[in-house]
This record gives sequence, structure tokens and C-alpha cells, in this order.
Amino acid sequence: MSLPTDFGPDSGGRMKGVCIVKPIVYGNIARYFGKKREEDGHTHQWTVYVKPYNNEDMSAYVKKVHFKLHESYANQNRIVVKPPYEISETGWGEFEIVIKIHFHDPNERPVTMYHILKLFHSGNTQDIGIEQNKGLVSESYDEIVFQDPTQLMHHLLTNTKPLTLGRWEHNTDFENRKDKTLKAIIEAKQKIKSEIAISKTKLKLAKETIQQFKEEIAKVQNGQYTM
Ligand code: SLL
Repeated sequence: MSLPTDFGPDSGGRMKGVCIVKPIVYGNIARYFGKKREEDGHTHQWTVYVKPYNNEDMSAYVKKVHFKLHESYANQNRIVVKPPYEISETGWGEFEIVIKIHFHDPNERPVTMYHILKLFHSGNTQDIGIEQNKGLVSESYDEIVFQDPTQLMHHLLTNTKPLTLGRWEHNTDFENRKDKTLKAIIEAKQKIKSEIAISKTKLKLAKETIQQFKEEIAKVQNGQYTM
């Protein structure tokens, strides 16, 4: 790629007021072996990944993706410099994976995400999908926000190419999840609203009772009551 020379890190110019958002998906798929493996006790094969939400080659602006695995793994730190940004492993347990995305422009701070590697189905299955050929899927939608990007970064962010010429599909129906999440938020808001109304009524009643008691006490103190 040939770039105009004044895009270098020393150009210093940030494009004030410009905001570029890159939607991404990160997470893991996992498949059970069907039994525990004799040699090492491993039970699952899994793949952790970061991919674009839209069909675009992120390597235009992403320099590398750093996956930090559990310390029980040999070379815990795995670096991927080109798509697909993913690591495949086998294992027996779930743990948190730190995913750090570095950009070509060193002035742009790396972005860190935390993903709990999912191997087993648990009680809360809301975000866990089961893909017929892929086993278990646990992934999240997120957005990388570039506020006031440098000129170099702006150039890289706005000149991406499609990653594939074919169809670009996700394991999760994020539109459906968005609708469900929105519905859940609206319902929760409604619930809180009615709980606040109930609490207000209770408070009003309590205040009135206090007032009544105060009046009773005042009467007693003024000797208005005879035993
Ligand atoms: C747990 N806190 O106890 C977690 C740790 C670690 C999983 C899970 C290692 C595989 C290997 C592996 O699966 N570690 O031997 O390389 O559940």
C-alpha cells in the first residue's frame, strides 16, 4: 500500500470531531470430543476469535491481535497478525481469555476485550447458541470507536476491502438478540417504574403515620389526654 508521507506518526494531526465505528464479534466455539482423552484429560476442541461484524478485511487497520490464554497452556501469549484472527486449542476447562487488538498507527491505543471461554452449557443459556456443525457458540457483539483518529488511521479505516467475495454469516443472529435485549430493557424499565410507584405510595403512607403519631404525642404532652 502506498501512503502519502504526511500520514506518518509525526504528522500529529488528529481529525477533530471525526468518529469512526467498527462493529466486531468476538467469542468462541467449542466441541465436545464425546469423551475424555486418555493422554491429557482434554475433553474439548475450541476456537477463540475476533472478526468483523461486516464483511471487511480488518488487517487494513489491525496490526495484530493478542490472545492471552490460561497459564496452564504452553506459550500463553498467542499473536495473530492476519485474518482469521483466531486460536484453536484443546482443553478441559473454562477460563477468561484477554483479547487485545493493536492498530497499525502506534498513536491509536490498543483495545482490550475479555471473553470467558465457554465449553459447557450452564444455567444461563441466553447468550449461548448451539450451532449444528460447530457445537457450542458463545460470542459477543461490540464496537471499536475511533474518536478523533489520526489522518493515517482515518485513511486505513476508510479504505478497507471485503474479506470474502462470498456470503458473510455469523453463528449468532445478532438482530434477533438486539430485539430481545431491547425488549428486556424496556420490560426492566417498566418493572422499575412500577416498583418506584409502589415504594412512593408506601413512603407517603409511612409519612402520614409518622405525622399522626407526632400529633398524638403532642396531645399527650399537652395533657389533653386523661388516663
Ligand atoms: C478451571 N479455572 O479450573 C479454570 C482453569 C484451565 C483450563 C481452566 C489446559 C489444557 C492443557 C486447560 O484446559 N486449562 O493441559 O494444556 O476450570
